[in-house]
Amino acid sequence: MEHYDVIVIGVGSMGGAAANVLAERGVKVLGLETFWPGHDQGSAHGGTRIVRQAYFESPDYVPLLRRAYEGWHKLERESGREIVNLCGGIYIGDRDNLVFKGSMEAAQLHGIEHEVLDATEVKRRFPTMNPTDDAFALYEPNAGYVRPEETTMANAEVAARKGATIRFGEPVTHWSATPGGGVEVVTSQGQYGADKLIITPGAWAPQLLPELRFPLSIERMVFYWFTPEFSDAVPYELYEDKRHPIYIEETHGNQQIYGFPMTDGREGGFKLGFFRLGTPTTPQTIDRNVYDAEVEQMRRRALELFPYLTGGLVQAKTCLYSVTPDEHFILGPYPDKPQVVLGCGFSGHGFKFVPVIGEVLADLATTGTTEHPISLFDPKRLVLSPG
Ligand code: PYC
Repeated sequence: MEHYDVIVIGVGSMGGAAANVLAERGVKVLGLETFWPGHDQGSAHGGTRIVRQAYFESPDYVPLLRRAYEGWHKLERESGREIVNLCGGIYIGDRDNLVFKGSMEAAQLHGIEHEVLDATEVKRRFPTMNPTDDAFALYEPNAGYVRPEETTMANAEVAARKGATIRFGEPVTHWSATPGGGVEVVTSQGQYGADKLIITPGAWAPQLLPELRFPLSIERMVFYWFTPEFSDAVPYELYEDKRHPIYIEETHGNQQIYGFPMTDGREGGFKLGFFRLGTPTTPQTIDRNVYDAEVEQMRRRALELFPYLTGGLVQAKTCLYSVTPDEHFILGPYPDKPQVVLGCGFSGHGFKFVPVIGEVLADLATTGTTEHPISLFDPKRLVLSPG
C-alpha cells in the first residue's frame, strides 16, 4: 500500500490550498478528488467570489483575511494565472444593521481603509445604484473578487509542481483511523495509508463524516447574470470592474443580496444572488434547473438597488452551500481522532479565505496546532451528543 505523510480528501478550493502548502513544506502529500480541476459540481464555480476585509460577520475574521490576501497574491504569482481583482467593495445597509454597522466596526478596529457614504454619495459615485434615501454604505477600496475555477486549478498545478501527487477522478469510498495512529483511505482505484488525513469534503460532509452528525444544512443556491439596460447616463463602462465595486446590500429587512461588476465583457452579464434563501438538498439530488419564478424573485429584489437591470437573463447557475447553525466554519481536529483534520461548513462565505485555510489545515496536520486564530471554528461546538 502506498504510504504518505498526509492525504487530503477533496482537492477543491480548501483541500487544493492545503496540498499546495504541504508540498511547499516538503511533506509527502496525496490529494484525492472525485471530480476534475475547476469543476462545477460543488461550491467553487461561477466565475467570481468576493474578497473583502471589513468583515461584518465578526472582526475576529480580519487577521485571517489579511493573511489570505498575501496568499492570493502569492498564488497568482506562482501560477501565472489571473486570479485577483481588487475593484473595491461597497456594503449598503440601514445605519443599525450588521452589513453597515458590522463592516464599520471591523474596519475601525483593524484600521482597514474605508469611506462612509450616504445614499446621495453612493448614487453620485456609482450611478448604477439607487439605494434608499436613509441607507448608509461603507466603501472598502481593497475589496474585490477572485476567480474560483482559476484558484482550484492554480492550487492543484502549483502543488503538483512542488511535488504533491494529485489524483482527479478518484472518489474516496471509505476512510478510517488506524489503531497505530495513522489512517487508511480506500478509493475507487486503490488503497493508501498516511500518518495524517485532511478532510475537506464541501457539501459531501454528511457522507464522509457520518459519525459526527454535524447539524449542517446543505443548500441549493443560485447565481444569476442579468443584462443591464445601458444608456448615455449609465453606460456599460459604469458596470465594468474598472468602475464598479462588488457589493452587499441589506436594507429595510430585505433579504441580503450580493454581487459583482461586469467581469467578462458586455455580453457576460451582471452577476448577483441572494446570500440566504437556499433550499435544502444533497450533492446527489440537487435540481440544477433554474425556474422562471426564481428569476423573477431575484430580478424584483435586484431592481430595488439597480433600477436599470431590466435586460434579459444571460444565465443562471446552481451551487452548493454547506451552512452551519452559527454560519462560522468548521476547522480543526476531528473530535477524538487527532490524526484527522477537518475543514468544512464554510457557510457560503469561505472562499475568500482559501489560502489561509490551506495554511491552517497544513499546520494542524503537521504540528497539531496553528498560530492563526481559529477558536471560532472549533468542530466540537457542533458535535451532537449520541442518541
Ligand atoms: O463571501 O463575501 C462573501 C459573500 C457575501 C455574500 C455572499 N458571499
